Amino acid sequence: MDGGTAPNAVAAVSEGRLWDRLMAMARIGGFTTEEGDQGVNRPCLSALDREARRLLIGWAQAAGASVSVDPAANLFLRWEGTDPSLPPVLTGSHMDSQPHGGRFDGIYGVLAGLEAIEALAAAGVRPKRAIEVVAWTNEEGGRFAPGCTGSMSFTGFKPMSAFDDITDVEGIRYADALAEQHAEEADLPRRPLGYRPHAFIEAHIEQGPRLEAEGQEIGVVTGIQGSRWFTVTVEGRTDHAGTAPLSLRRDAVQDAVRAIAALNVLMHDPSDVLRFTVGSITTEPGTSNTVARKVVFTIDFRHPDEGVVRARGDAIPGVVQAALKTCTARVHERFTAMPVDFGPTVPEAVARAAAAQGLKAIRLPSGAFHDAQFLVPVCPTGMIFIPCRAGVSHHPSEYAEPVACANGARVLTQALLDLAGT
Ligand code: HGY
Ligand code: MN
Ligand code: MN
Repeated sequence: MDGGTAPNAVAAVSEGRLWDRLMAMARIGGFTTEEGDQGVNRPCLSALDREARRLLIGWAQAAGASVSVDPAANLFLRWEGTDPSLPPVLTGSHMDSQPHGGRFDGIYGVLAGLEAIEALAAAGVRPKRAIEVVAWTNEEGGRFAPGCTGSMSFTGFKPMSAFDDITDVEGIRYADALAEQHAEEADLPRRPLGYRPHAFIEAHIEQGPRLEAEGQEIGVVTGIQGSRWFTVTVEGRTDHAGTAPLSLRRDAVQDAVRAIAALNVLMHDPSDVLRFTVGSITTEPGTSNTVARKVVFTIDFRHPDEGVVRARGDAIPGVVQAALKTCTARVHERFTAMPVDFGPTVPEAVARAAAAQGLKAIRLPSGAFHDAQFLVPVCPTGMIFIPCRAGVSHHPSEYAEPVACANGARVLTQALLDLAGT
């Protein structure tokens, strides 16, 4: 790529087309809350997911990209380069949302990648390396926990079979949902699982308040904090709520409350850097006049320091066991992602592109996890953040301005060309 093509390609990024596509995608699984917020509930490997993928595929093919799917159902849009023998530069994000999610988390990075392809097509640019846009399967982990199963399969971080028997709330297995996705998309070309990209860049909303609060237009992401997910199953015995003396009960709810209270002590952080969330609690049998025999609750624990992630995470099972009075408990870890640092290569390309376009930029780490986390061992990796309103995400009021979305797509286009020429 000679220097003359980047401004043409960057200028060909269309704010209007990108925004219209974001809003079109938001209607697939879209809902309106009582407060008037426009939310999205688009589970992975669902009919809604396939409807969104079909819409994306139509746009991509019209732009001149080829389309293919790998065994993990990761969807790839490819813009050919002049030397097809070279590993491509990869960009992209995810199309699945949280159940009570927003219109930008994930899908923005996929559509910003498509917008980069549109811009290259409009500017008549064929970089040395092909550019591929990926829509990773199941980043959120909302329907099938944990998240990032598509990118973990692609990079070999975990064998794809490790996820086979994960079930959703209806008891549907991940492997069966994947098979249904492949059957419904049997007309799409296939590709093998995994390859070593030349580099990977993911564009995403910040999902935090810093860029907006500091008046910055672009986040040059330096890395991602560590995350560990656990499920805790507390088991007691059902009893009659009206007759069983409290002294004789084995009440799973009471012991779960004790365990969560003890975990709050373990996870106390006066500097408010540590993140500890119990996002789901289910009880069985779940009636008001029967003492619960079983409680399952989830733990999402995060911190930027690997020592803290390991030490406090490893302490969880012991703290739970020590807190129990009458019940037993099993603690299962289902997601372990240590902090990652993106290093210099991709962040420098992002910083160069932002500077060349006169956009105010800062370097910052990501509090949210992303598929990029799993590309770090495989190739030079980085992310581009754009500001989102009040830093809110995983909520229907999640919002990013059209100009911010376009800024991110322009920086992505230039950084992709920079990396695709090396
Ligand atoms: O949970 C996360 O950090 C991501 O948004 N799925
Ligand atoms: Mn996301
Ligand atoms: Mn998310």
